[in-house]
Amino acid sequence: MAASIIKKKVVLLGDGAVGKTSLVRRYVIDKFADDYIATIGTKVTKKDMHLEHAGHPVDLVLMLWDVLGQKEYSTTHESSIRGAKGAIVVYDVSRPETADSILEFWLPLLNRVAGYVPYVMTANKIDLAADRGVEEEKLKQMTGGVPGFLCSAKTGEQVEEAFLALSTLLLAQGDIPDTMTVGEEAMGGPGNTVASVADVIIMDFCKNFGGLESGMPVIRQQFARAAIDVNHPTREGLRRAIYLLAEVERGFRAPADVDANRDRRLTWLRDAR
Ligand code: G3D
Ligand code: MG
Repeated sequence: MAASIIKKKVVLLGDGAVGKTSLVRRYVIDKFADDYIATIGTKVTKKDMHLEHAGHPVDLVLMLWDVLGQKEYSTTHESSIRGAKGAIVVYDVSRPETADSILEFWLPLLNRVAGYVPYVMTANKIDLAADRGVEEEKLKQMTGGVPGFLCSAKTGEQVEEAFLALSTLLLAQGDIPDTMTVGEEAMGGPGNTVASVADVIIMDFCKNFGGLESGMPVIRQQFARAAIDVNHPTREGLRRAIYLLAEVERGFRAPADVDANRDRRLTWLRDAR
């Protein structure tokens, strides 16, 4: 029996410079870059996981949305958080005020925009902590029962554990709309919403464009040209975007491939709910 594919959007939330981007980088490519440039917008990174759930193999695809940390960017925040099925909230143990903002700002925002979705809490930069015992106590008080991890994007400590704990919570949700049956073209099969078809098209384009890192900026640009909101795509907007993406692909693909890509995406859109 084929594994089912479950795709979930996860947001990383926390003040600027607490280590959200570093955690994603550590987890997805297991590398910590001390020279990493501060995030200039929401970045989406995909992580494929092979897990077991209720005795069945499951391919869990995490779409990790790394949101700008500055509290002023509230519009970006809301559109990035909307539709998230889970979150990793991050504070920096060397700056106690970043822990306060989790409780005062980030969790209330998450609950308001995405509803009461599962999350895990990470107390990052534990490598800088003077007293681990104190941090452990504090984290326990902060979490009030949700999974919490003292971690370090720098050393890698407890990073994988945090993501795995969230994955377990996400699988326990077991909601149907994000679940797609595996199969070559089943990704865009009937019953998907326009928003999930947009996701699939984004992945499909990026795969053709050498990955998410290089593809996402093009996506953002073309989606802007098509006048659609990535988080709330309309059928008409997405249709325009499909043609614009084909235009881009014409620059580096054989015409037959470009047409095939475009037609496949149009079919996905046609079949969307
Ligand atoms: P953000 O995405 O939450 O804004 P970043 O945070 O991931 O950009 O990290 C902000 C700074 O903290 C970076 O330093 C990064 O190297 C550092 N950092 C992240 N995680 C850790 C950690 O676990 N331990 C330590 N010691 N530092 C960490 P720079 O100097 O590059 O701005
Ligand atoms: Mg960042």
